[in-house]
Amino acid sequence: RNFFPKDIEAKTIEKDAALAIEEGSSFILIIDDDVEFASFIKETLEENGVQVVIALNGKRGLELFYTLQPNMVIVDINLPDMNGFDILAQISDLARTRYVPIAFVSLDSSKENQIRAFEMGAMDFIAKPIDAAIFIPYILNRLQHKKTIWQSASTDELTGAGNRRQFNDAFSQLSSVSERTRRTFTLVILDLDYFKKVNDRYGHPVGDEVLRSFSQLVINTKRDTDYFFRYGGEEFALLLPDTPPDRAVILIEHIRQKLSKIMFTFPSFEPFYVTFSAGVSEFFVNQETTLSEADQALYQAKRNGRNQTVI
Ligand code: GH3
Ligand code: MG
Ligand code: MG
Ligand code: MG
Repeated sequence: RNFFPKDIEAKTIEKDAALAIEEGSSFILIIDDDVEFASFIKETLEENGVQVVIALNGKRGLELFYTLQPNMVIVDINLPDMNGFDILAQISDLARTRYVPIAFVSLDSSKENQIRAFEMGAMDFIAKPIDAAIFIPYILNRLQHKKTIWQSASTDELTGAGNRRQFNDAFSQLSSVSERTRRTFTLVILDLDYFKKVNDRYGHPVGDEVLRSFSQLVINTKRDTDYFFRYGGEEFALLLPDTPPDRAVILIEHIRQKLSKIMFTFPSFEPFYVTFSAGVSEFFVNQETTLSEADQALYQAKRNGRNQTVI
């Protein structure tokens, strides 16, 4: 029954895993031992620009759910090693916090199965055989909905940067990919210098405007594949995939140079300039270590007199 060659499956998954972390790309995880069904869905959806990763048993499905963080999950009820309800029980909490829709598919669309699926947190129940003409717009609709909700829940309102929640999410995703593929990435924490004084001298609305301008500057300077977040009040973070620390420093110094040329002018105040300090750490061991190293480096940059970067 299980005739999908293991190495092909692994290759497909690795390829999709790399693509999945590119910003804006949506992908679906199908947990189904029905190879013909899964392959058909994969082919059909990929023709419509949606990537699909297949897991042929429950254990693999759970593993891929946690490591790849799909945008949607389609689960079959009858799997060789467990059933769809067992999977749902394990993933529904996390799926809910990330707004990941879960759809059940089964040949057995009995009333009991449907009730149980919805009670356990499934969003849809689809009876096999499916009709591709309905299935495609349905999937695209769900993915769009997920994206809209996720964007509003993960964006900082003031600055347009990712918020703390998105930071945590992207950080875990990059970490798990890095652990499996040895792909490197660097974390940078940036903190505006003496920002309290900006507020004290010019008022909170001006402070807000500075936070906005600074964020726009970073967003316009970073690569599209770099992630930028508002980490705290006047503290920001960058996650830079495939970037060693020395390359990260080049980006930061570029930002510093641009910022040094921005003279902030507001009616009835004398013009002023703003600087920031930054701490850099490459991911090696785990998230905690990386974070604390970047924090320590930032602290050192402040102690050294601010307006500088420390690795
Ligand atoms: P340091 O160089 O050591 O970082 O000094 P600092 O004054 O920047 O640091 P501190 O942590 O003492 O103060 C941070 C200030 O940032 C205090 C707080 O009022 C301000 N801040 C935090 N969030 C916001 C915000 O959303 N808007 C405005 N206008 N100010 C904010
Ligand atoms: Mg099955
Ligand atoms: Mg500060
Ligand atoms: Mg601070």
